[in-house]
Formats: sequence, structure tokens, C-alpha cells
Amino acid sequence: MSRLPAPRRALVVLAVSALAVLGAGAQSSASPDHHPPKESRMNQVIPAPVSVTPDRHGGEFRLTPDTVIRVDRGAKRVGEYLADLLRPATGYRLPVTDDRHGDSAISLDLGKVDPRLGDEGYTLDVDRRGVEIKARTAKGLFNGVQSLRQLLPARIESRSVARGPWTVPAGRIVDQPRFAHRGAMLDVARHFFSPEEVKRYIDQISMYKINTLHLHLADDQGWRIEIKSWPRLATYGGSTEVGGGPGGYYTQEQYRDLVAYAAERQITVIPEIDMPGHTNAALASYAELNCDGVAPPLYTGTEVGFSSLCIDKEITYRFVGDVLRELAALTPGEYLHLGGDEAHVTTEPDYIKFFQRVLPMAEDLGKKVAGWHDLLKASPLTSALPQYWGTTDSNQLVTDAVARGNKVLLSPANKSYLDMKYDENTPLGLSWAGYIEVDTAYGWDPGSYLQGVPESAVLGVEAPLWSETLEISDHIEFMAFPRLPAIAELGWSPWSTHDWESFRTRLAAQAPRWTELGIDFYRSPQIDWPA
Ligand code: TNX
Repeated sequence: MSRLPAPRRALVVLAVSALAVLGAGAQSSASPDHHPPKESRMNQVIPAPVSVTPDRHGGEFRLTPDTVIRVDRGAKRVGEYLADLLRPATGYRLPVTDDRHGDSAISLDLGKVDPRLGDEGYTLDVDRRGVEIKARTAKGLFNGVQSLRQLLPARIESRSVARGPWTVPAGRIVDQPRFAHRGAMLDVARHFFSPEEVKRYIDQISMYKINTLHLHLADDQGWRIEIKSWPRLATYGGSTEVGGGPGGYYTQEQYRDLVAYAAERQITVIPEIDMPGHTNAALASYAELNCDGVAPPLYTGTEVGFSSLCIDKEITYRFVGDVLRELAALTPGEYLHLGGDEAHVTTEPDYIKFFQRVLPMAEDLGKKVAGWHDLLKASPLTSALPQYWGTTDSNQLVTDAVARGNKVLLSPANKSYLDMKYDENTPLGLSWAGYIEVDTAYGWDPGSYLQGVPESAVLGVEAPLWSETLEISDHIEFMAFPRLPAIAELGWSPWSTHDWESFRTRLAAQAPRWTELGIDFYRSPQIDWPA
């Protein structure tokens, strides 16, 4: 928390966004080789911090070949992560050390901040002598590191030695998230994405302080996680994808490695096994799971809502129990996502009967249940997390659940679905929930979006990316950038910073970073991208 009382803080924020706009104007009218004013970089961070106070004298810190990364015990891994980020472009050694001596340093300090900053908040101070990031936990330090990254020139993202100077504008940032849960979802079922492709996306979302990755691991078109007690799910059910390609699956070892990779970036993975619908891949793999005992063929189309587990067969519950047990053992996070959407061929009484048996299974494994908001039909516990994916601003199931005490995750399809086309010319994606240009993705307030759902009942936001039309990392990136940063800002930044003009200016400033990182982003006509 900044030492300013709240009203003053809001003023600082307003002044800061005004400055960002002014800075941008100056920049776009300048000649191409003119260096933008230093303070402008301090005001370009996405998601917008709670408060930014550029140094009035325009000072700066400059990384040198002698700069060290000084860490508290407990901050070593974040220190190594930062060093790995900065070494390729600078070519500097940047040793990570707990030695207090020496001049030029980036310090990562644990525990020396106002507890009101929470677990994810941080302060970042820059002066001529160094950079100091302080937080209560490694998560907070990591978030501070992501801000520091954006204070450096875009060339810092180069994976080979690039031209400096490596300056950081002087000033202070005090920051913490508005919502606890800031998520991205990747559908690896409709098209399979390799562990390397998933890691690439994890790296990208972590830049914007996303802290949860929801993996949609099973659907009609493919089962993507090895289940040792039901091996054909992966080996047969995972053997294709939309369009008939080879599909694929993660071995449990590969999956654990993905979870660990995400954890290093302070991201928790929520695995989803969709049920009782969206289960053709499982039904095709084991004939005995079908009511008529006949396995359907594998499916490579894009229809939804035609499959269902057999509600009245006992083996169904043995199957679900085995899958959830193995999945829980792979999941350090608190949630298992049970899907529950679009069960169009399951009657409502069957749907309720099914989940009344399945919900306690997850709870008995010590996990909380997440599910698409359709799951509320089965009245899960108040610890369950319904994920709203509708396209209207009110939903009775959700309002009732909130009245009972559930918190809600918001991913309205007409705002946050990254698989929707930007406009009618977008070569990839779908359009059932409408077109979503950048201003639409950015233009809603999660704290007041759903009627009867106050901000206090909103756990956070998620940007889902369904992959019916997406096959490679380039496709993921084209749909996620620049909308993913918009949703990330809605999840992180105080509403008082919400400002379309400021956002589009800051978004434009991200483009050179994406170019360095090889991210193929959509050049929305709403943004004045740098040439
Ligand atoms: C609806 S959103 C679905 C998915 C599709 C998606 C495509 C939701 C819970 N279900 O099965 O992939 O639309 O946008």
C-alpha cells in the first residue's frame, strides 16, 4: 500500500494516466530516432499498476557488466528467473548473490513491506544506484520482475546480444491485484499442443501477471492426459484431433513437468476433464462406458453437445473416480475443473444425478470443484467455483449461487473469448458470441458486469482460448495478442486506472517486445502500432 491515503492515491493514478497520454502524443510526433522521454516507459506497464510515481528529475538506473542480482534467501529462484531474462540481450553475467556488498544492483527483498500489499503485491523503487523490488512472497517479487521487464527497452526481449543502453527510468511503483484469480484457458483437446507450445504460452501469459492456466484436457475430439488405470483414453482417445490430424497426449511425467514449469512462473494449473458431455473420445476408447455397450468412432468435427457418459451404469463412476484420483495426484493446485457445459443429450435429472455422485469424489480427494456455470444446476458446495461463460449480463443460476455464498469466475463469451474473431475478416476463430475487437475485450468491468454479482463475489476473470480453428503457436498468439493483455488488465488493475486511451497507447508500446519474442500478433486497426 502506498503511504498516501486512498483519495490521494487515486489522484496519483489519474495524474499518471494523464501523463501516459501526454507522453504518447509527444512520442508519435517525434522523429523515428528520437528517444521518447524516460518517464513514458514508466507509464507504459500492462497491467496498469496501482500507483506509478516517476522521478521528477528524470533520473535512471543503468545496467552495467558489473550489475548483480542481490536476493534474500527465498528469492533465489525468482532471481535466477530474472537473470535468465536479462542475460541473453545484455550479454552481462548478472550473478545472483546474497552478498550485500557492491554498487550496481537489482535487489529482490522478501518480507519488508506493508502486509496490506498481500501475497501478490510488490513495491519497485528505481534510482541511480539500483532497483529494489520488495514483496511479502516470491509471487509478489515475480510480479515486480514482470513490471521491471517492461521498464527496460523492448530490445531486452532479444534472445541474442543486443545494443544497450539498458536503462530503467527512476521512480516508484506500488502495486497489487484487484482480483485474486487471473486466468487463461487453453483448449488442447480440439487440437493438441505439444509441451513446448504450452510452455511458450505460459511464458507469454506470465508477462501480464496471469496466475492461473486452465487446461481443457479432454473433449469429443481428443483425450490429452495419460491415465494409467485407463490407458486407451490417451493412446486411442488421444490419437486424433479436429480435422483428422495425429492429435497427441501428455504422459504424466510431461504433465508434471508442465505444472512445474508453470509454478516457476507463479502460475497454477487447473486441469479440466469435461463431463458428462464432451466425452466422445472416452466413449470411443472404452465400449463398456456406453449405455449400449458399443463404442462410437473417434470424432474429428466441431459439433458440440452430442455425447454423454452413461448415467445409470456403475462403471461410469468407477471410471470418473479413477480419472479424478490420478488427476488430483498430478495437481498441486486446489481446483479440479469438471466441465459440465453443453450436456445437451443428458436429461436434467440425469445431469443432477451424475454430479451428485461425482462432486463428492472431487471433494474426497481434497480438491475444490470448478466447472462451467451450467454445473450450478447440480447445486455444488459453496466452495465450488462456477465459471460464467454466457453472453448476457444476468444469469439466475449464478445470482442464486452468489446468494448462497459461491464466488464466481467471469469469462463472458462475448467479451473474453479469445477464439472469437476480431471482425468478419479474421482468418481464424469462431463468431457464435460475436466479434471481439480490442475495445470490446477491454470495455467491461468485472466488478459490476453481472447483475446480482457484486465485486466481492467475483474471484476473478479468465480468457479462454478454444482451439477448433487453431493448430500452431502462431495461431494461439494471433488470437491472444492483443486481447489477452486486455483481460489481464481487467483482472489486475484498479478500476480507477481504466482508460481506453491510456490502454491503447500502452498496448502500442508492447508491440516491439512481441516482435522481439516472435509473437505474431493481430495488428488491430484500433491501435496506433509503431511503424
Ligand atoms: C462453447 S464455452 C463451448 C466449447 C466450444 C466453444 C467455442 C463452453 C463452456 N463450451 O465447447 O469450444 O464454445 O467457442
